[in-house]
Amino acid sequence: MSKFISAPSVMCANLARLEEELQALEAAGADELHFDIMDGLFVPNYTLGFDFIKAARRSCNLPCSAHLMITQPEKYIQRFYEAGCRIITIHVETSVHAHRLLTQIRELGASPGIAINPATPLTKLDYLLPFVDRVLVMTVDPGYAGQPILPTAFERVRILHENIQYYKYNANIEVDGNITVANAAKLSRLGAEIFVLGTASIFKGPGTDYVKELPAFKAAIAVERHLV
Ligand code: S6P
Ligand code: MG
Repeated sequence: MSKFISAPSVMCANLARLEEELQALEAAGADELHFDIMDGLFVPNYTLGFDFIKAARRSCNLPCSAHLMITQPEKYIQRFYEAGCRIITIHVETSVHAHRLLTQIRELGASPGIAINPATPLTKLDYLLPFVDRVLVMTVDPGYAGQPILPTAFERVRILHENIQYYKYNANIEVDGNITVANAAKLSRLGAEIFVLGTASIFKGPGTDYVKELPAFKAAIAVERHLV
């Protein structure tokens, strides 16, 4: 199987037991933590912020990745870096001067990513791909957990992967939204390598045993890949 980087979405965890939850995810073999940052403007929801990320970092040693679903991300990059995020992903739809911002993220010492909504043409990424370490392909409209995947996601990942391969860029493809076993298997075959895990995969409500769920999820994808 090609690379599988698991990125549990912290907003889907039991936040009343943050420390225990994060330690369990680390013990389960999670690769990085995915923090959804929403401002109620770019998306119709509010979620986590700087202090929350700092608290999470005191609880475990997993790398922290910020998915910024906010307007004017340029105002907050430095603060997400200071909060401990070493992977910072901005949306192409919110970034007027995306090259400048991606370069600033790298100069700070973090890994830059660009995210794209399901309705945005992939061509918007053409001149940005050489500047990023990852492209986060939203497979649902951002804002909420628990939504069904938009079927166009598969074609988008395939085209993007072919483009990255053709030009030999170093960007990994990350997928976010309704990453079930079947969807992960298909997306992995099409070129995705980083998988945001939410309610469709390992977060099954209070008491979930991630040490069991995460390896079982990965194993199920490996099996499914032979079938899809
Ligand atoms: C959604 C956000 C995501 C969700 C994740 C939830 O706007 O960017 O990271 O937390 O997609 O996953 P699921 O499995 O509930 O769809
Ligand atoms: Mg996200």
